[in-house]
Amino acid sequence: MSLKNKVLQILEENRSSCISGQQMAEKFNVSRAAVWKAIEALRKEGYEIHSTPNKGYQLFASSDILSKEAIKHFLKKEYRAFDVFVYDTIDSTNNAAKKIAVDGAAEGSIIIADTQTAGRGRMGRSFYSPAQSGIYMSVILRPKTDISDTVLLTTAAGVATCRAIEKVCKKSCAIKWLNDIYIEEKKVCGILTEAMTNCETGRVDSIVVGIGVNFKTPPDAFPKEIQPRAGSIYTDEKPAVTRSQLIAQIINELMDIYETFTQREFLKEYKSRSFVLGKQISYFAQNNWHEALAIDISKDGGLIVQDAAGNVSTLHSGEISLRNIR
Ligand code: BTX
Repeated sequence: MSLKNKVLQILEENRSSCISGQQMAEKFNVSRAAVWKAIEALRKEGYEIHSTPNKGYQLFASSDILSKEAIKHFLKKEYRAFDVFVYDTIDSTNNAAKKIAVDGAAEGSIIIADTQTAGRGRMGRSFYSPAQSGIYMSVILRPKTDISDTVLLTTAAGVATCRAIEKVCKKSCAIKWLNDIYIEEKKVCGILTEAMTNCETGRVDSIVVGIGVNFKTPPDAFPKEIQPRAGSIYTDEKPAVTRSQLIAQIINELMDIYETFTQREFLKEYKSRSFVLGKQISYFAQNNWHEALAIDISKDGGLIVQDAAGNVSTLHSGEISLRNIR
């Protein structure tokens, strides 16, 4: 690891206190001048580092530049060995994750970008991904289960992201089937899960779970057409935490659920967070919108609905809408 990254790591680990140049020089066995050069290089990259005479250096609490060091600091010990790749700009973190997954990237590899130029949603839609205000991340998983179980991973990622937002940001969230997270009737997060199958064996080789979160995007910064529905975790107030903290917590929660996801324990929580159950919904199928009552979540994450004639069916993919939320 370069000296600059070592300095960044120690500053991240000690955000609440000052670290002297002397301490860092001794720890890394370099001169104080070399430490100072590393601090200056970090400042040039945009890190806000405060220096206090006779005390040392400290990262400003509000300094929110995405870095591998910051993210790893907040990962649970058992997940710290994961490969974390952080980019300033990328077309889509899911595209990049799929490429490295095909080349053999290990389970738990994570791609994160500050901005996406072609962020993807479901069914060919796009996901607006402006710089310095959102979280765009993709995690590679290699579950040894049937393809039918892997569908559950979108559901698991929804629960994991809600838990993380609540723990780190102290905001309560709800889920709109299948994969959208809402805070106060605004969509703050979307999840796109993609599977890569091995053509020879027909089995799932890897799954990419892509998660996009509007962290502090101002309401009027969203494109006009999505302004009525899109929102951020932080709109009026300054975030008390960094994006790196939330990213790490999402990974912690996702990997915790993943260990036993086929036991479906998390589905209870998914149901309790769902704001569509018990409501009249419309869903799109066979080129038409249909009306039905959302009655339950099936054991594979499908939405069980009942039409006016009493017919019950299960939706496994596609789009639903409530009267005001589509
Ligand atoms: P989705 O198809 O359910 O959501 C996309 C739809 O949501 C758009 O058609 C638009 O109406 C609206 N929308 C677009 N951008 C935003 C936004 N920033 N906030 C709220 N609403 C929006 C959901 O698809 C899945 C999105 C996954 C995004 C992640 S980001 C990391 C990873 N990489 C990648 O390319 N995609 C995933």
